[in-house]
Amino acid sequence: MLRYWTAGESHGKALVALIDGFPAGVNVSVGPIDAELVRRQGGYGRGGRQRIEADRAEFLTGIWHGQTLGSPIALLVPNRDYKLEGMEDLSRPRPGHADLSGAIKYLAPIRAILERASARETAVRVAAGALARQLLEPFGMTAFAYVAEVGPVKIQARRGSLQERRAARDASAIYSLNPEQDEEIKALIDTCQKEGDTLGGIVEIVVEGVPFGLGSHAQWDRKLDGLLARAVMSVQAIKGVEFGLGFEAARRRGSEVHDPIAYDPALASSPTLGFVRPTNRAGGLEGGMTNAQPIVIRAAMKPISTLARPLESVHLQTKQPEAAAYERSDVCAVSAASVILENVVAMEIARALVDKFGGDSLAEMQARWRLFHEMAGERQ
Ligand code: EPS
Repeated sequence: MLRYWTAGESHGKALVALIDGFPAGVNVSVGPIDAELVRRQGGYGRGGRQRIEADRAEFLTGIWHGQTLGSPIALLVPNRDYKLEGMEDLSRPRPGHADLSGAIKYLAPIRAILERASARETAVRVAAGALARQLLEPFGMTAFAYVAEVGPVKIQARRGSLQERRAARDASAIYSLNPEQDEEIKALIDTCQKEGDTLGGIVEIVVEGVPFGLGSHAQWDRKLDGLLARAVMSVQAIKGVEFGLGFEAARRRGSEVHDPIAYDPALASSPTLGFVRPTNRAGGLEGGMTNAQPIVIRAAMKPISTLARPLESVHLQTKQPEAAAYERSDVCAVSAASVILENVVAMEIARALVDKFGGDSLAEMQARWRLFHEMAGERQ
């Protein structure tokens, strides 16, 4: 079983990920992890913190001569802005943050809560996910996310090969599929910043090269859509998730929702085993299992909760009304969320891949992958 946890505070010494159950014999390197960390720090609308940090990952354990050992992998991302010991507490909880519920639940200062609740933690989740992608790669599986909407604006999504979509996204300051709309979105973010406000948006995540049978219909806690929803919803500021048509499916008739099944022998040796679907409105998941079509997930991110023009709050000691505290923050972090979600989803797919094809090493997993596709292709 592939599992992982993170540790670390926003202004503590470092963030750490501990990844357990990662198969042995996978060629891994820190370069692609750092590339994702750099991307996560970018995107238009970020705050001053990103000018301080220069996130890089370091393997502390679990790797030998560039290959995984099968033992636990510890990943470290140091914080440049380490200053926790000298930081003051907050007296007025910020609406939308963990401040109020956390301080009451843990009978603790707000600082003790916000430091861990902070989205800074996603840096090391991205690092873990970028490592998981190095396991997906030998199986030809890719995860790709882009910003589909910012606030009220829908961004036109260019179609094309994964390479073309990646090139468009990487040319966009918003990480959308239409760099030509960047100026419009930047202006929207600038106006919002001037007004002391923040913006959310919608991210689409697509996983391609997926085989049949990741996840299972057999038990509720093995259904892959449930597991993916949990992973996506666990990312800071995510308030909604949908697969394929998602909420739109509820408004249509069955004949306009489900994806017909056809067979094309020319594709029999691909992961689809030749089962072709003219549409993918299910978003690659039926019965809690992958159906060899791309997995398509959309996530809704709320606007950042720290507002330069704060909402009403209450002073925790005096209980008197007072504006919420303000700490340096981002105006729009939807671009960063797209990087986080791409990598968090990749980790969840890697977990499902290890569940299905098991094995202690990459070689064993690949042998099982081949055997499964052989047996499934022969089944009558
Ligand atoms: C965050 C508050 C800000 C963001 C932070 C998330 O941090 P600071 O208080 O240091 O300015 O910059 O995001 C990151 C540090 C990051 O690396 O993404 C929050 O309260 O969630």
